[in-house]
Amino acid sequence: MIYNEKLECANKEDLKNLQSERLVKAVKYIYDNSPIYRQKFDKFGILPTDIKSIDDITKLPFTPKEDLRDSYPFGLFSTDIKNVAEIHVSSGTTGNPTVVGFTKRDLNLWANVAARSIACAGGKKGDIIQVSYGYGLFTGGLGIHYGALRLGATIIPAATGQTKRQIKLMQDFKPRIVACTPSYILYLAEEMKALGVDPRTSSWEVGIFGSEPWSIAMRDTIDKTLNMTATDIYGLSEICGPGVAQECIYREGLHIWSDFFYPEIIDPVTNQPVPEGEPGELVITTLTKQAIPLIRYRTRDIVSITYETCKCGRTAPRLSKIKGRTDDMIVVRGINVFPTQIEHALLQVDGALPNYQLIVDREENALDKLEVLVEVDEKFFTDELQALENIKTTIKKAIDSTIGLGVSVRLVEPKTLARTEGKSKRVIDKRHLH
Ligand code: DLL
Repeated sequence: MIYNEKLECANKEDLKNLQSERLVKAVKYIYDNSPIYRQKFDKFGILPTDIKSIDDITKLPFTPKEDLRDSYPFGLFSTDIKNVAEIHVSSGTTGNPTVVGFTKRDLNLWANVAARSIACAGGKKGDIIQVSYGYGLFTGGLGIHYGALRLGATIIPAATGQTKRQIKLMQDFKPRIVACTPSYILYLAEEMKALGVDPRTSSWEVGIFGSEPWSIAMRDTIDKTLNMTATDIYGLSEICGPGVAQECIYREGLHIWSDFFYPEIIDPVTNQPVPEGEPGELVITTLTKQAIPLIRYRTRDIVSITYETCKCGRTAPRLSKIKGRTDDMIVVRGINVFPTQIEHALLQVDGALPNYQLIVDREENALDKLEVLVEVDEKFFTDELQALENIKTTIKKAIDSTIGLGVSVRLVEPKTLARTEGKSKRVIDKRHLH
């Protein structure tokens, strides 16, 4: 189902005109209302009147995440706090958390893009949706909630945790859609098995999974394990939370709602645009936001983009699955590695489970080493030792050839690695501890 055909399938020229019109207004609004941006513009020697169309966007300065952190809590807001209807906070690992605000109009926009996203995944009015993202300062739960409400779905605001209850809710209320992190749905499947429930019999037909990177191999695993269609949703609290981009049923990239969130893909080192189809850092400009509009926000997420019209008829450009973040890319012996690459490689091996962790370490005066901990099927621990050795070698070969680096593999029994209800932590970098 297409929620807003006029905009999602707009002809490219109309879309560009709309983006231009909105950018011109947004830049003027921001210049007039945000002292921090005004200073930035002045320093850059640029005036709002210099921006006449979307093509002029490259004349504008970038907004790094630090601008938000340094202006904690409300410094980057373009509106008085009394006009802010809701506040969300993203807890960073270092420094101040990032605080974002929504006016009523911003909440309306968020509900619209989240409704578009749910519809894009295959949801429709009348569907029952189990929302198992965290509710609260995290944007996941409330964002999907607002979208589902706007779409006319029936919401089960399950939030995270109480895994057994989640399963009971599913069995009793029979939701067709579930929304949570990809790692949490696998955890739910594992718990179902432990309770003697076959995950393939679940009522969930469509999954709306995001908030952390996950590979296509992980998607196949989820599809098979739960007999459902797992779709990818992208978002970040700085822009609006879930609903910035979403896969349609063809799952050939995530449609970014570029009538509101204008995307650019740049080389994160040179800051220059990369050609269509090449990976780079996603930069987003919010075209209509009020409380905390952002110009050329550096998301640190690595993606590629295509502007080709999709089989579903949408012209909204498509992002590739998010490869990872510039800041969770690990550099081992000069080679750049994203956890999703390792995930994809190891899930090609029969018997390897989708639970893994990467440990990077450096012994004194020695080279960095990357150890991959992988859970493998129980049967390998009861069979003869040779079977365990064989799967270990196969996993190692699969990873080595994918990333071009020799790793060491440690096999662990099922359910040994930490489980999560939210975002999983895949990398432990011990190098900073020395
Ligand atoms: O994670 C918002 C969200 C909630 C998105 C629920 C989707 C579903 P933050 O906590 O601010 O917001 O984290 C944003 O998470 O910059 C990405 O690095 C990562 N991320 C979000 N969605 C995806 C995805 C929410 N589909 C950060 N694939 C982003 C990969 C994702 N990474």
